[in-house]
This record gives sequence, C-alpha cells and structure tokens, in this order.
Amino acid sequence: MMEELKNYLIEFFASSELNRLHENYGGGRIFSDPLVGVASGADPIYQKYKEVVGPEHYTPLEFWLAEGKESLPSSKLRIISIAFPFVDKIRKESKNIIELKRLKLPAEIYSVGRNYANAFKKETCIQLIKFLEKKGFNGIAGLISKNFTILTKGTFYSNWSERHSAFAAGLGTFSLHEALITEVGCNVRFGSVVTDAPLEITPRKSDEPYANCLFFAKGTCKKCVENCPAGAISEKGHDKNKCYVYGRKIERKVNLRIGSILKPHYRFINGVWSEQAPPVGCAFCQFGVPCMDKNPMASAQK
Ligand code: B12
Ligand code: SF4
Ligand code: SF4
Repeated sequence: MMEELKNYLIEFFASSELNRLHENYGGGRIFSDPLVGVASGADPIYQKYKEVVGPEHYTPLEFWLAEGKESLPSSKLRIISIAFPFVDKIRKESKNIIELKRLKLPAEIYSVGRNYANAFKKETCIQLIKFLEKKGFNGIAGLISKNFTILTKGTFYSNWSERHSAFAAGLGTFSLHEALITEVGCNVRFGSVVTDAPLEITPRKSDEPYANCLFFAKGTCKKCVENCPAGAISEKGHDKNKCYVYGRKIERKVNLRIGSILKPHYRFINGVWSEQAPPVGCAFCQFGVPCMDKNPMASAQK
C-alpha cells in the first residue's frame, strides 16, 4: 500500500489547484514532489519528546484518543510524515535577494508561496485521510485538529510538532538554524497523518538529532548565522523569540504590500480558534545555504 500512497500524493501535488502560486507570480507549483516517511506509534522516541518538546506533546496514541478514535495498542498506529519541498523558482528568487545583500524583505514569491501553502497542506491531510478511509482505515492530522495548539510559555512549542514526527519517520535531522534538513534540504514544510493502516516503517539512519548539519557534524559552515537579519541564530542555536518578533515585523510590511492577494489564516492558540494576519515570515536562514536543497552531509554518511 505504501507505493500506492506515495503515488497518490505525487499525483495530488501535481494536480491540486491549491498547490499553485498566484497568477502574478506565474501560477506555477508551490511544492515539488513530496517525501514520505512512516514512524511506528510505539516508537519510544515519542516519550523522549515529552522532555525535549514539552510534557503536553502528545504520543500518537494520546493524540488518537483525544480525537475520539477507538483505543488500540500503540504498535498498531503509524505516523505518516510528509515533506513539502518548495520549488526551485521560489528558492532561486529568494537566493538572489541573499546574494544581492537585500536582506530586508523576503522575495514576494516566497511570501505568497508560504501563505498559500497552508491551505494546500491542510487539504493534503484531508485527502490522505480520505484515501486511507477508502481502504478501511482511519486517520487524524494535527494540521486540521481542534486539539492542536501552540503553547507560549516563555518560548514557543506545540502539542504536535511536525518536525519531530518527520525526524521519527527518518525524513531528516535538526540543525543549527533548527529547521529539519531532509535529503532535499531544509527549505521544506511538513505535515503528518496518524493512522491505523499497517504501513511499513521507514528506518531512521541514526538517532543523532543533528547529523545532517555541517556545524554539528564538522564544526564548519554557520552560513545561516550570517543570513539571519534578526541576529536570532548563533553557535548557541536559534532564539525563537527574536525570530518571532522579526517575523511579525516582516508580516506587517508584506501584508501592506501584497495583503490583497494573501489568504486569511486561522489556527488554535492556547485552545482558542484565532484569526491571524496572513503569516509570511523571513526564512533567510534557509536560502543560499548549503542545506537549502540537499543534505550537505549525504556523501559523508554513505
Ligand atoms: C512554534 C513554531 C514556530 C516558532 C518557534 C520555532 C521553533 N523552533 O519551535 C517561530 C514563530 C519562531 C517559528 C518560525 C519559523 N517557522 Co515555525 N513552527 C512552529 C510550530 C507551529 C511548532 C514548533 C514546535 O512545536 N516546536 C517545538 C520545539 C521544542 O522544537 P525545537 O526547538 O525545534 O526542537 C529542538 C529540540 O527538540 C532539540 N532536541 C534536543 N534534544 C533532542 C533529542 C532528540 C532525539 C531530538 C529529535 C531533538 C532534540 O532539537 C530541536 C532543534 O534544536 C511548527 C508546526 C508544528 N506543528 O510543528 C512550525 C514549523 C516548525 N515552522 C516551520 C517554518 C518553515 C518556520 C519559518 C521558516 C517560517 C518563516 N519565517 O517563513 C521560521 C523558521 C524559524 C527557524 N529558524 O526554525 C516549519 C519547519 C520546516 C523545517 N524545515 O523544519 C514547521 C514545521 C511548519 C510546517 N508545518 O512546515 N515557528
Ligand atoms: S546553514 Fe550550515 S550551519 Fe546552518 S543549519 Fe545549514 S548546514 Fe547547519
Ligand atoms: S526565519 Fe528569519 S529571523 Fe527567523 S531565524 Fe530564520 S533568518 Fe532569522
């Protein structure tokens, strides 16, 4: 069933109108073909996430039960993690801004792509759940769940971290700028579906959380530190509060400029369904860096 599921997603990415940029930016795709990994619901790493993310972070079974599904052993659950890689056109235009040292506002095409991506990621989860249901199985997803929330106690975290599930499913590792670096780079977004379909589990290459980052693996690079206009990245890691404040600044400016074509955004925050200004953000740390579109440690890991 795994092959069929992957082909289904590839076809959906190619045909969905929601995976399209606004016509002002050519109307092409936002994301190229997805990467898909599968973790076991019984993977002990989800217990570790109660320490490294927060005690509120769900295990797959806790999440399943919170969504009103029937109780079953954790080992019967699977987490399908999907990486959504931004297309080369978005990466190229964003990289140009870095090369020209115009690190003020992100490329408009990225702002639009990032904003339109939210509706597409949600629809991908809805369609994947329908695909599983047609085969007699069930599914739930953080991106469309009323139980999902972002917690803001001093710093930011959520009760279902998409990149921690991507790590569990062997899709990549964390890094100095904190993004998960996959085999097609860090400039990707993530979604996941928890299901009772007995899918084959994807093995992790290693349990080392930072193996794909040149700084942690070799002590080199730090290109993301140079790129960050907010000074939010240092050898000590990523300062989420600085990053957040800078992001809101960018959001105001970009919304003034192209807000009329951006899509509205809703999400649960501390349990409350809240309308937000269309999120935009900067992501200069992900463009023009060695990990933008590949795992820079891939050849050394063979
Ligand atoms: C809250 C949030 C933010 C906050 C805080 C970010 C953060 N790092 O937590 C703010 C507003 C700053 C933010 C900014 C951005 N975000 Co954001 N954000 C989220 C959100 C909603 C929750 C993240 C969360 O729960 N974090 C939990 C904390 C604990 O995670 P962490 O600090 O990264 O985890 C560390 C520890 O676990 C540690 N660790 C320590 N010991 C161990 C041991 C083991 C075994 C492991 C595995 C790890 C580990 O390693 C990790 C990295 O240092 C997710 C969506 C989601 N539901 O997951 C998106 C998400 C993380 N964001 C995303 C993106 C793309 C962005 C931006 C680029 C947006 C933009 N500006 O355009 C920036 C990039 C900032 C950056 N450099 O990472 C993507 C990530 C894509 C990727 N390749 O990783 C996500 C997954 C959204 C999505 N659906 O695609 N975001
Ligand atoms: S730019 Fe370099 S140091 Fe920063 S996360 Fe990527 S590989 Fe690591
Ligand atoms: S998203 Fe922007 S502000 Fe945040 S860490 Fe990356 S470059 Fe810095």
